[in-house]
Amino acid sequence: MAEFPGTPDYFGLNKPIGREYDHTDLEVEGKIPAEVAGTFFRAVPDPAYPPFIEDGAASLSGDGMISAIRLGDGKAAISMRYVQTERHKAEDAAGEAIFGKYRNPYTDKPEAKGLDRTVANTTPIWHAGRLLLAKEDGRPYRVDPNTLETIGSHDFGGKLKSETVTAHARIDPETGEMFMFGYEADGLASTKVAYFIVDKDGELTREQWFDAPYCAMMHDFTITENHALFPIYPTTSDLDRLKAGGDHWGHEMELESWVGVMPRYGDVSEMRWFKGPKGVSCYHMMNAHEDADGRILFDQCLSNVNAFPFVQRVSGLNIPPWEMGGRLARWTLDMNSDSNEIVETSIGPSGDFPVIAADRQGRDYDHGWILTMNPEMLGPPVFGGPVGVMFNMLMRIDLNGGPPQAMPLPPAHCIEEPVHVPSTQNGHEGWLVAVVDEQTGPEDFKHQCWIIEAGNVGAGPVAKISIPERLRPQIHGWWVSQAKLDAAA
Ligand code: V55
Ligand code: FE
Repeated sequence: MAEFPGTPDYFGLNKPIGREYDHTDLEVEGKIPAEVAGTFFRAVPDPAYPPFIEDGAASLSGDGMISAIRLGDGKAAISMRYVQTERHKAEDAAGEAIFGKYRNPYTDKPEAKGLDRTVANTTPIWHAGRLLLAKEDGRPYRVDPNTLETIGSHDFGGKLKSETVTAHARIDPETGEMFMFGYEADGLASTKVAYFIVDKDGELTREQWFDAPYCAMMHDFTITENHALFPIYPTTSDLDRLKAGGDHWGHEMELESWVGVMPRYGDVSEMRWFKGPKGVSCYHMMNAHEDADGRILFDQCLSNVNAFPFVQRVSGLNIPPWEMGGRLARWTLDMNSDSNEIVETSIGPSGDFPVIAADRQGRDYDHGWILTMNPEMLGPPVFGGPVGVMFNMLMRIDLNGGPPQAMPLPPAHCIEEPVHVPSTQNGHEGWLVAVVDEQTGPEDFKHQCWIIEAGNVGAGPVAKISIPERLRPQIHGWWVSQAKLDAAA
């Protein structure tokens, strides 16, 4: 096997692993709660072949692997497989990388021409009994939830027109519909955005296209009971830069942010654009809902600049994570006023990977969870992931002004995005399940899966499951209950 470069994208926690495996009867410290029965699916980028071209954004281009941590009857098991994308199969056949830089086909080797470039590495999405592995630069791949075998690229039975699909779907808790979008829907650096709805049975029922104010990295979006919200932050693309072999994304500090709002079952011609601050960036929104006065409250993990060092560099910026500034921000959009102004309040600390209970999606809610950095941490953070630094504290945020709860991790530990497992007990907030990494040497790590009581994160984990393999950092995860897996089988 050829050597990977010794750069941060391939070193330490980010070292490529590339092993497919199954392990059962994992060692459990503590007790797995009986109602935590199901599978924690995780999307993990893991490049199979060393790059042939220098690429700052390489951390986003790793081949998607699907990891399944299966829990039930007090036992735990783990499996790992590559998603057999057209790209991964073509590189396996070539025995080397043939795709060049992140989202730039002009840098590919000739053999890659015309092949699907997506790596399906960002989010496992469960809907209508199907498991989809999504990445925003292409269409998702469908994977068998039991065997983890890849079924193929998923275009909703030939109905989808968009060439791209977000990795962030929003599923309405009452109708079971999945709301989705795709940006750069008809090609590189395009302003075309597709907005589409998939009904509870997995049928694509409606797809409409609109133009964004500029071509931006639209990573996530939100719904409320009555509206769809499309936030735009000034991380922008440029076709000439791509043709010259450059990077897909830069960040423009002088450009305004926008939120497009339309009735979620309405026509894209009804889109109303609210103007936000210049230069800001956000990858993930926690939730959005309407208040009694018809205002939309839109809650997001906002930062003062794009957090990816490789995106900043393209635009001559170099602001380290600890100087970036950010907050859990609530933007209020007044639908009753003619003004397109946004009012911002801060409702929590800077962080990312917001999690809410699935039954509060688009609805009024009183708490959520985020990952953040412990301000009192002893020792340096763990380096890894696409931003370069991993989070080391889990917080429960009370949105009614109550005190936050925190689970700070010991030194040399970090935590990846948790999934929420609802409880059947009345008044119980359920459980959070997350992978925790511990650095034990310059290139040595131990990995565990922790189960935490969601309403009492300060108490720490109730169970710690040891993973007998090296893990590369995941991007997003999804919890699927055993009942749903059984019903789909
Ligand atoms: C993100 C991740 C991606 C990507 C674009 O976390 C944005 C943000 C893992 O791939 O392609
Ligand atoms: Fe994301």
